[in-house]
Amino acid sequence: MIRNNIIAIIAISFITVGGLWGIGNLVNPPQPSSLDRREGILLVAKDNLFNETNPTIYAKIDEPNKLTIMNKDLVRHDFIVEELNINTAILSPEQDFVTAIASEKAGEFEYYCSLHPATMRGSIVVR
Ligand SMILES: [Cu+2]
Repeated sequence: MIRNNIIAIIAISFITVGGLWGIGNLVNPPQPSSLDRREGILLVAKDNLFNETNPTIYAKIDEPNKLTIMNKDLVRHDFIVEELNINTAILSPEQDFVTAIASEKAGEFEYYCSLHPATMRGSIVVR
């Protein structure tokens, strides 16, 4: 009688531990190992220029290309690409804005700052 009770207690213990292990896996599923952490394209507005030289930006066709606009200047800027429907709105100093270049057509598209269109303009090439 006592022996049967001990066997029952051991069996219940195994079931309990196994159950908790299973629940633990459900609550904390293994993390996916290959999170996409691509940095994308960074444009810093400073001294009324983008990245000092208003560089030509290259983006891939048919996929979102992450684009971050950062205002590290003492004045306000924005970033507009009319043909790609990108408009950050006005960014105050130290503000930034994350968007994407996404185009189904290849080509060259003009970007500019609407507050300083004479000095802050360049090209985005989608290919
Ligand atoms: Cu500007």
